[in-house]
Amino acid sequence: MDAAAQRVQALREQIAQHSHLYYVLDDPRISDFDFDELLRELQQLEAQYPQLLTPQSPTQRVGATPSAAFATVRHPAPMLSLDNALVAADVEDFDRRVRERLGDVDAVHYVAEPKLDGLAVSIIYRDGQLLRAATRGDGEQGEDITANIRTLRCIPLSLSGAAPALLEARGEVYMPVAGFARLNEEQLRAGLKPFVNPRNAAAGSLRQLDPRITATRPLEMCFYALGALEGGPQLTTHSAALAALRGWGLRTSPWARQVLGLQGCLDYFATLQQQRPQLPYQIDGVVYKVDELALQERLGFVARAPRWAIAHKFPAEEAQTTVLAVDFQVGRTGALTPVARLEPVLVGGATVSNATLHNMDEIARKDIRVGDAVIVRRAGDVIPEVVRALPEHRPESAQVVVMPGLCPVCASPVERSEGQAVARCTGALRCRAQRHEAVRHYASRRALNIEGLGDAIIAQLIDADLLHSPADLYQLDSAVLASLPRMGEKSAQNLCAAIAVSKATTLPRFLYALGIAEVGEATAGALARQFGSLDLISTATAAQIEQTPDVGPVVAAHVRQFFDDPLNVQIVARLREAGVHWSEGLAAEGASLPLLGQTYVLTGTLPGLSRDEAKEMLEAAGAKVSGSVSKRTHAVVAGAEAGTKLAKAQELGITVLDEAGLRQLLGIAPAGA
Ligand code: I6G
Repeated sequence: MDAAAQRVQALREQIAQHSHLYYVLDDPRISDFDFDELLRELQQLEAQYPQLLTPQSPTQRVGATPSAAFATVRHPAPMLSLDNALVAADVEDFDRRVRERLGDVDAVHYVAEPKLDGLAVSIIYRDGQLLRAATRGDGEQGEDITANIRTLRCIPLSLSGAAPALLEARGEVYMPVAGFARLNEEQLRAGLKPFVNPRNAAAGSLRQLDPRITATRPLEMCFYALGALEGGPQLTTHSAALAALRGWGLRTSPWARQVLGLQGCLDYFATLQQQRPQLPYQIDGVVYKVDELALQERLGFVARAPRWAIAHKFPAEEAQTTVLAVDFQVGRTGALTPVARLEPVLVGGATVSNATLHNMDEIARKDIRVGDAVIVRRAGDVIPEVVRALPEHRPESAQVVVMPGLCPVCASPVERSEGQAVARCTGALRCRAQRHEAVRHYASRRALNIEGLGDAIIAQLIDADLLHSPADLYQLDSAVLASLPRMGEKSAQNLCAAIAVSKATTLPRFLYALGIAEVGEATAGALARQFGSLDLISTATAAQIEQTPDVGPVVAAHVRQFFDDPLNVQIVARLREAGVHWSEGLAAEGASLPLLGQTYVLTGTLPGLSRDEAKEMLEAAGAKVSGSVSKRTHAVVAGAEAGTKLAKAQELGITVLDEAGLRQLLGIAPAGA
C-alpha cells in the first residue's frame, strides 16, 4: 500500500509536469502515447486502491453525473468588457486619452496580445486547488461551469509552485481551428448540424449539462488577466501578472508583448495581422493594455469598460480568387440564389470556395462573370461574399451569368415576377430542394422545434421516399427511423418522441412553420392576432389579409397564393388530421404587443441572453428585429464587443440599450433574478 501511494504520488507529479510542458510551455517531452500510459497506470492503481483517490487527481476530470441546470454565481469582481477600436485612428484617440489623463506623458508602455475568438471564463483557485469556474454572464454574475472546465486538460486542477491563498484567473476558452474541423466532420457523420464557427462550437461545448460531452470537445484556454489575488506576490505590471499566471501553470498567450506607445501598438497589430492566417486558432483583433498597474488604477473605468485597455479589431478579410462557375441554390420558398464556386482561397484562416452572389441584380450591378478574378470578403460569422470583380484581369473566355429557365433541381419553370430581384422555382414541394428546406424549416427551433431532425436524416428520409412534405413526419414510426443508415434505436425513439411532442403548438408557430414566402415570425404573429384562426386566414381575400398591421400587398399575395395551392391545403389538412393542434383566439397568444411598429437591432454579445432569445423576446412584444441600423431604428441593443452597428447608432443618435435596459423595456426579470 505504501509503495502504491508513493507510485500514485509520483505519477501525479509526472502527469502534472508533462501537462505543464505540453500546454503551458509548448515544449512536450514525451509522446501522447507515453502520456496516456502514465494516466492509465494511475487509473489502474486508483481502481485497486480507491482510498488513494482525490478529486484533484488528473484521472478525475470528468464528473459522473450530468446536472439539471447551471447554478448562478457572483464574480468576486465584475468581469468588464472592452471598448473596440475599428481603425487605427481609434487607437490613436485611445492612446491620446490615456496620455492626457496621465498628465501628458510621452509614451506609455502597453502589453499587446491577440484577442482570441472564444468565451470569457473566470476560474478560482483556493490554496492552489481549482474551486470554481464561471462564464462571464452579465459581468456581475455568470453560470457555474466548474464540472465542464475541469474536463479541459490544459487547465491544471492544482496550481504549480507557490500558490496564492486565492487566485481568480480570467481568460478565453476557445476551440482551435483543426479541432473545430474534426468536430464538424463528426457532427455531419452523426447526422447533426455542423457548428457555424469555432466560437459557437466552443460556447455550445461549454454549455453542456453533461461534462462527459464537454470532455470530448477540443477546447483550450488561454489566460489573460487576474481578477482577484490574495496571499500572492506583489505585482506592479500586467506583464508580471501574465508571468505569474504562467508560473502557476496557467497558459498565457505566447504572443503577448510589451510595446511602446501608439507606434508600438500599430506595429504589433500589423505583425499579428500577417501571422493571423497561420495561427491555429481564430482571433478577431489585438488587445492593448497599459502595462503599469498603478497607471491602470489612475485611469479607472468608464461605464463598464476600463480606460486602460482597448480591443483593436481586424477589418473584414479580403482575398483575390477566380470564379470557376455560378450555380443556383434553391431555397425553401423556391428562390434561386446564385452562388459563386471559387478557386479555393485562404481568407482569415478559413478556406473559402463558395460565396453568395445574393441575386441577379447584384451580379449585374457588380458585373461579375464566370472566369473573372474577384475579391472575396469574409467577416466574422457571415457568409463569404464577392465584393467586386476585377475587370482589368478579365479573360476573353469570361461568361455572363444567366438565370436558368428551369430549376436546376427539379426542372420546373423558373419565374421572376416584375420588379422583384428574386427568381423562384415553381415546383413547390415537388422540388426536392424545396421539400428538404420546407421540412428543415418546419422542424426548426422557432417553428415546431423537432429536436434531432437534422439535415442528414431529412435527406435520408427524402431518398427513401418517406418524406414528401412535413405531414409525412407524423407517419414515421421508430422502427422506420431506426432502419435509416447510422440511426441507432435510442435516437430513433427520441426523434419519434420529439415529432409527437411537436403536435401541440401555437397558431403563430404553426403559420410560421408552413414556410409561406415572406411570412416570418412577426408576420405569422400579426396574422394570428388579426384573424384568430387558421380557417379565417386561409379563406381571407388578399385585401382582407392586407388589413393586418405591417402586412403589405406582397405578403398578402404570398399568403393567398399559398392557400390557393391545393397541395398546400392538403398538407395542412393532413397535419391537422395527424393531431397537430393549437389553441385559437387572441387570449392564447397573449395579446399585448407594446413594441408593435418599432424596429430594433441587436449587436454584440449580451451577457445573459443569446441573440436568438433576445430576438424572440422582442418579436413576442411585437417589435421587428432588423440586421442593420438606419434612421428608422427605434433602438440598438448592444452587448460586449459590439462593432460598427453600435458606432452607427451613436452617429445617428439612436437609443442604445444594454441587456438590463432590454429586460426593463420588456418588463422581464433582471438576469440572475
Ligand atoms: O474580452 C477580453 C479579451 C482579451 C478581455 C481582455 C483580453 O485581454 C487579452 N482583457 C480584459 C481586461 C477584458 N476583456 C475586460
